[in-house]
Amino acid sequence: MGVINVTPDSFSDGGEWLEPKAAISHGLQLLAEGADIIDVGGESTRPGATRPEIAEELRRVLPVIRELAAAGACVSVDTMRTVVAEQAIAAGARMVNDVSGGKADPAMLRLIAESGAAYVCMHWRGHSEDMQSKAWYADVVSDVIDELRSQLEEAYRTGVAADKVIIDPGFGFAKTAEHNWQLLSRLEEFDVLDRPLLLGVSRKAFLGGLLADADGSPRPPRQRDDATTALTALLAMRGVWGVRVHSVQASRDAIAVVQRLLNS
Ligand code: PMM
Repeated sequence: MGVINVTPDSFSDGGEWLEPKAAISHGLQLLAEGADIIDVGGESTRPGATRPEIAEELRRVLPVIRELAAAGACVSVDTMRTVVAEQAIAAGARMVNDVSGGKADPAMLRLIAESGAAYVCMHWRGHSEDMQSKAWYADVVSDVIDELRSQLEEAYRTGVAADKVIIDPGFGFAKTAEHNWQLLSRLEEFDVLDRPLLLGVSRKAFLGGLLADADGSPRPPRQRDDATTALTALLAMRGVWGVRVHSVQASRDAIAVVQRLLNS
């Protein structure tokens, strides 16, 4: 899954794809590099971010979704808002990537159930402005699994078909770097939820911390792609369903290496 953030303030690519034309040509480039899905988002979820108006979110994502869907792409919309998801589906999106997993907008699950769109259900504890104050767990892996299980049960109760759902542990969302590493090291425990796994680790702060300078300054986001690619290879070895990345070609190459290795 290739990412396009049509936002002024995303930590990894904020401001780069704010103009629809630039976002569309970037999406076409990600497709050419081998992305299976293009994830288009108009709200930054970086820790501390403030939310855009609904009209502004729509203005950012709709033209990009329309063009990329018309070009034949499988488009996912990264939104927590039902109205945005609804209009995105009307514009051609086939998947809704709701980082709140149905918790931010009470009408979202009904829309997913009725539209039949594919649904990414991510573990989430609250909006970005104060999510890091909620990064407390007895055991991060079992707590995230339990909370995701109740998010899934709510989705199924509302009529969302299980075979349309993909789960995501939500790296960096109410999680410290240590939490993220624990989740990565015990991913197989998510098998109990019996859904495909999508992971969004690309360029995230825990990689910046890992690769910090001798003086402790984190590695800047755009220089975290090699570490992201290393994780893609490891995750592909473990057979995850998908990775959500900014640099598609590098992850594609990593997956090709793993596939070749597994076939020999
Ligand atoms: N991370 C971000 C945004 N959307 N969606 C899913 N499903 N999983 C994620 O981990 C995720 C997401 C934040 O990263 P970005 O600013 O680079 O898009």
